[in-house]
Amino acid sequence: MTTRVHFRPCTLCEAMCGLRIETDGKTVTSLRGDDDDPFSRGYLCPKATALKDLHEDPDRLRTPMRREGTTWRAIGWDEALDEAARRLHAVQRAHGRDAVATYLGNPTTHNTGAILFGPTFLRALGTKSRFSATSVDQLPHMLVAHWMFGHQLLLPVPDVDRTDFFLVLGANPLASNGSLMTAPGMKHRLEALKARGGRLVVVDPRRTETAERADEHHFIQPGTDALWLFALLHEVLAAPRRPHVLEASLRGLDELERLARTFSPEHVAATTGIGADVTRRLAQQLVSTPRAVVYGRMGTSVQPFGALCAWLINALNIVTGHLDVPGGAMFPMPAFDPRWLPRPLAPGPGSHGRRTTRVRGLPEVGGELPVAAMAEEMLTDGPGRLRALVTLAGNPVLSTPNGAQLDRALAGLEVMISIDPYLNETTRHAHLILPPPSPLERLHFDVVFPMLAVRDVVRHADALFDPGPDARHDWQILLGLGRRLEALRGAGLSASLKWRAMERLGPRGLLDLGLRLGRRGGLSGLTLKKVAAAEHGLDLGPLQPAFPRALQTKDRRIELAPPKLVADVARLEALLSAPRPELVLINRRHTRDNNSWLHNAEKLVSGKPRCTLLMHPSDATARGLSSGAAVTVSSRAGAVTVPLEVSESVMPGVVSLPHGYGHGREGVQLTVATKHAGASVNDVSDELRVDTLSGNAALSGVPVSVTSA
Ligand SMILES: Nc1nc2c(c(=O)[nH]1)N[C@H]1C(S)=C(S)[C@@H](COP(=O)(O)OP(=O)(O)OC[C@H]3O[C@@H](n4cnc5c(=O)[nH]c(N)nc54)[C@H](O)[C@@H]3O)O[C@H]1N2
Ligand SMILES: Nc1nc2c(c(=O)[nH]1)N[C@H]1C(S)=C(S)[C@@H](COP(=O)(O)OP(=O)(O)OC[C@H]3O[C@@H](n4cnc5c(=O)[nH]c(N)nc54)[C@H](O)[C@@H]3O)O[C@H]1N2
Ligand code: SF4
Ligand SMILES: [Mo]
Repeated sequence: MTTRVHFRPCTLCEAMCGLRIETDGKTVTSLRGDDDDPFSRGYLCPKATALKDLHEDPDRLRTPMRREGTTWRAIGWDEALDEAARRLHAVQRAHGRDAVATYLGNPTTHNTGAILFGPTFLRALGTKSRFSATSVDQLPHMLVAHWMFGHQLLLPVPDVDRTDFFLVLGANPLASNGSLMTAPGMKHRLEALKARGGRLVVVDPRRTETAERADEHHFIQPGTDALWLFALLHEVLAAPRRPHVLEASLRGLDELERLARTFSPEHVAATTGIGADVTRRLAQQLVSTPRAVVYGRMGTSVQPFGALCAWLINALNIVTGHLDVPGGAMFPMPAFDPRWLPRPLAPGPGSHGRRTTRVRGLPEVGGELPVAAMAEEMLTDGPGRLRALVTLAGNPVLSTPNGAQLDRALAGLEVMISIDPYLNETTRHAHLILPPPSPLERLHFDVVFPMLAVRDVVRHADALFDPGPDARHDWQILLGLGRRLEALRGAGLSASLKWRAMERLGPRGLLDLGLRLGRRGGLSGLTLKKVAAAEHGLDLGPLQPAFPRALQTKDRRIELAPPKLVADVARLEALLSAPRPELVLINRRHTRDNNSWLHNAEKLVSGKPRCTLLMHPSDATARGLSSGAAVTVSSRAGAVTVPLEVSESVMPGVVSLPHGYGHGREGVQLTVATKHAGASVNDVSDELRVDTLSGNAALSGVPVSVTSA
């Protein structure tokens, strides 16, 4: 056998580190960071080796599976796709198109074919009952971008490599490697920030790995960030401001000023737990540092005021002159930019409240419904009940609030089809599982994350291994289902030609087209061939100011006071007089976890059990609990039992559980993961807690009680 060397971005998280992988025949013999990658420069995290484990995992499904009662039978692709389409069609014919729901999970965004052809499948299925992991994640940021900048994917990214003051709320990039901020090797980037005299300030109810390395860390009572952000704005807007490059493009500054007046640092101090002197000092530093940026992530997204947080973070960056300038919050305009593809391939600019969910009346956002409402839409009788589900790269039983309830709902569906390589907590309910090949058996080109990356780098990699004739890629499964559905509805020859043409075009054709079309406002001069020829990728440089050209609002002005956000401020004010729960639950991530689905790799789960409840010593003493004890964490929604870890890293009144565990459910085929099963935090998180404006799940700050088990 001959050794071959391949270069490709890692597809496991947003950081998209460049990897150097050696293969010998059909095996991976070495996997490390690519030192010549212009973006990640050799960095990789411990998760990357899981790509090899994933590829070799005997539990990974290689052929379609049909469930017959409680047993599974391997079947052929044509049979599986025909049956899946027929069953979905039957439900739609009997109960309407919307009776079939879809749920798209996180790995969809890391899968070139799935992200490019997912929309085509959704259009063919024609259901408005669309759900995804977005509404347990970054939905508020997208909604706010739609309102402020005119497009849900105009997401400002902290220019971490050039900033001198980095204020981080509710994010732990040293464990997560960054989110809505693609910047591989955060450790080195944060060290560089400090080396140039910059400051890192972290605001988080837990002293995280990132907080440990910060110049300052402040605890904040979960869910109160919007109050604190308003207090910062209060200070900033009271001080004389420097003229801002965007001054002429702003609308609503007076309104914002009026709202901020209510929230002085003193006024919010008791509720947030951050002293007025600290707030004042940080506000001044934000104003006086020429290159500064405020950044908020999961902790500010998955809480009852997610949309207000996303808005106020943007507003702070804008009024302090830190938006769309180097070292501030910037807008990547990558070489391949799905936003400017021709419709209907391009994602839309966004929307809100065009309809609401049947049971709870939660708003549609960007064409999707909040997943916190999915189970009740399946369980509540009446016209419009969801009767079938298609999952694509998602594990909502572990990743959405009140997973136990969803578990029950899935068990009662008439039809469930899962496009997924594993028989796991969610897909065990499917009637058919359609497994794509491993990540090393497909081409890769990052479609989503260059829109969030702190540097403009474009890379393309071919598959390392040929998956063989008996494999179907995600995009082939999606097109195969779409074509069959339309045929069942009696679509004619032209439709069938359209599907054939798309199958021929494939991801390569679309990528080449998109590259030729280029970025907003100009042809890039790139082709897929040119990109592929650069084995370490093409470095197109640091971020450039993009406004007002890239602004998508009708009048090319930034909306600083979107009416629905302004109206939501009253709900926030009520928080100031609301009673504080005795104990609230927050979540955490560990460097060796990857949401819910990499625990079947031995290297990632070995060592001390990580699924523990962190609790402050004062709370443990008050309950007579000590480290190692089995404790039961209960909420309105449910309860789990886990070992306790007493730790000063969480603030008093706050406990923390990791997310992504809970593999002990019956019938999953995950040999390693079930030995490290842990408990699912989402059996405790409450589906009724949402940010009512965006519908995003409020996974953080769940009121709980903790008792000895
Ligand atoms: N309580 C709590 N809940 C959370 C979070 C939290 O912090 N706390 N985090 C939330 C966040 S940020 C996210 S993104 C979500 C994630 O939520 P999900 O996307 O629902 O879940 P994942 O754990 O990412 O599961 C991914 C699934 O995709 C499959 N898969 C992997 N690769 C591929 C592929 O290439 N093709 C296909 N077809 N399938 C593939 C895996 O086998 C697995 O079943 O969880 C959210 N839930
Ligand atoms: N190792 C690893 N890396 C990952 C993932 C993974 O599962 N494991 N998942 C990937 C995904 S899909 C995503 S979206 C990203 C997420 O990336 P991050 O957002 O960086 O990750 P989290 O660790 O969820 O950070 C959220 C932080 O918010 C804090 N927090 C909780 N509630 C509040 C609050 O009310 N206010 C404030 N200010 N803080 C609060 C928590 O203590 C936690 O430290 O990570 C990605 N990278
Ligand atoms: S940080 Fe780790 S998981 Fe994320 S892209 Fe880099 S190597 Fe992969
Ligand atoms: Mo996520």
